[in-house]
Amino acid sequence: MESSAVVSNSEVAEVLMDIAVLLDMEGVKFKPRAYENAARAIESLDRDVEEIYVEGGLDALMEIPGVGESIAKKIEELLKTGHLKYYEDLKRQVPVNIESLASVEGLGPKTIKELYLQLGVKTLEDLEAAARSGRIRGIPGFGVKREANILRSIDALKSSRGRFLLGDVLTTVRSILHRFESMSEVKAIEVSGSVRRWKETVGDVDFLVISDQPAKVMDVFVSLPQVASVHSHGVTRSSVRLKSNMNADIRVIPEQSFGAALQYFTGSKPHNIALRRIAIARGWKLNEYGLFEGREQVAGATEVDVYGKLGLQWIPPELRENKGEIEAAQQGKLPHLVEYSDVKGDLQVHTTWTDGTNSIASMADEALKTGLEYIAITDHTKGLTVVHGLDEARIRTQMREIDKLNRSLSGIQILKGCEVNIRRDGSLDIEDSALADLDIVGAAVHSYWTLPEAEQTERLIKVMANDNVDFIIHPTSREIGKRPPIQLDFYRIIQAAKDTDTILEIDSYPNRLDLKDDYVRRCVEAGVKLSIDTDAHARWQLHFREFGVATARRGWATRDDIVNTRSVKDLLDMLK
Ligand code: DGT
Ligand code: CA
Ligand code: CA
Ligand code: ZN
Repeated sequence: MESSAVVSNSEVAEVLMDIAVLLDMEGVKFKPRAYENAARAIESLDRDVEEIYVEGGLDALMEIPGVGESIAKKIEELLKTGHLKYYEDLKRQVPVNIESLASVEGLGPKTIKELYLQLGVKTLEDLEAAARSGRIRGIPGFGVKREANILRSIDALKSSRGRFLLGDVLTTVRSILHRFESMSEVKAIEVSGSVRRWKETVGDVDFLVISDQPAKVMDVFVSLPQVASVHSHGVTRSSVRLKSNMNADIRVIPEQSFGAALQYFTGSKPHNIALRRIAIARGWKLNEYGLFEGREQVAGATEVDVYGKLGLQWIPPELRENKGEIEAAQQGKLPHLVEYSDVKGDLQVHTTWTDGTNSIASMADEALKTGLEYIAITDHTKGLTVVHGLDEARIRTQMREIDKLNRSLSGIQILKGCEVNIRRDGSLDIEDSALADLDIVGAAVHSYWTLPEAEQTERLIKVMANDNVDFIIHPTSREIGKRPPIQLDFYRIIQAAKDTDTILEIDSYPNRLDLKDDYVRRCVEAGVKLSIDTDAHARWQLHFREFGVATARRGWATRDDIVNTRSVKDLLDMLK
């Protein structure tokens, strides 16, 4: 962390969480839970903790639930200096790399401590070596299965290393775009690369600019407040590392080449290679400066010109992966992709009735502001004891409250729902008679993630066969870079969804995006109905919808494929 750095809520939460783990390893009682609770509270704030502190000082920090004086002072030190001496000292006392080990799914403080005491595991590398050589299974309480799961989690972690969740970087990208848009020297700025294609994770971010004062643009770029260090500072190109650790490049492009550059740097690489082949077949040359016949530029100022001259419809960036989009564009058969404004409802919303931070009315209010006509309240059910899931009686109490709210609200309708918990055997933890009285029921896996494929597939098929279950929430239950997807025979899941008229969800939460793009595409091709929901546990998370819409678009989904583009009446008519 830089000194006088802007410290984000998630950075503060991460430090507090690490302290909890370190204290746990030292065998300290009670204190670890206090740090853990404070970390959770800060993570789910809908304001910047920095802003709270600047406005109200230490007292305001102490008003955050779970933050007492001692923790508030530590947050203050972090915000003011970017460092926390207490944390640094603790890290020196415990010789184990908590940050990296705790990022492995299934490794809690107790496990990390046990692995250190038994096998001397201090780092991720130690952990992997121990697991690969079969030494973990021998520790009492571990076993072969647990060892295999640790290895699977390490693999998931490794495949995401060096990449960033789009949801974590988009705010920074947008603030950089806004900075340049306000400069009179900048005629145009666009972000290209994987960010423009809305990939779920991105390696770096690539900006393109039109300006007749490139030197000025470069100076502003390398001294942006988001920049941690400068790799290169050139005349028309610069490259930096942002404070988030991600690299960012910027290029100033001549106006007559801007479309060609945007096309080239948006990629993907396989898409570009296929496109260049078409140019070559016509005796032309395609590069980041334009489409050329001999030395004459035949297109380049806009992307529409470049694609058009090659005999193609303009292709939405989300489709540019060379997975059939070029052939479709040649035949004029690109799908009309679902758009953000098509979505009228959100079918997965959480509230203070369980682990959400805002009330039903507050979530409805924010949903209305984002342009929605209806939301379904889908709090967790009793099997999820850690969040005090609802039982049948509380579901009925909540239903009465929603009826009451609906009588007083205008502009938005609240549907009665729940996120019912799926047991190991595919049965549900709420009575069918209660589920039958709800407007909409989503079912979700929250446990037994590592069942073998055949058993896991049967488990979900049994759920879909239940007449009260309208949709499956985050169907593969993955967490990007953390928990691998549950193992499913997706062909059979698709068949069952069709046979039972069950909707599969696209969960918009940036670290879930579940179903993911490839599975969305298979559902679209098979005619399985999908929903785009936010899984919001706080007001601000209702804005995650754009990530779900992007995932749907990357899966070639049109408005008709997405059930919550319908009016509430049409939606209710089509549910089971
Ligand atoms: P990332 O950053 O790993 O998430 O993915 P991209 O797609 O943003 O890749 P990046 O930043 O390495 O390059 C941006 C675009 O530039 C890429 O999508 C396509 C284009 N590009 C880069 N290298 C090549 C290349 O060797 N050949 C071709 N045809 N295009 C390239
Ligand atoms: Ca990139
Ligand atoms: Ca790049
Ligand atoms: Zn959930």
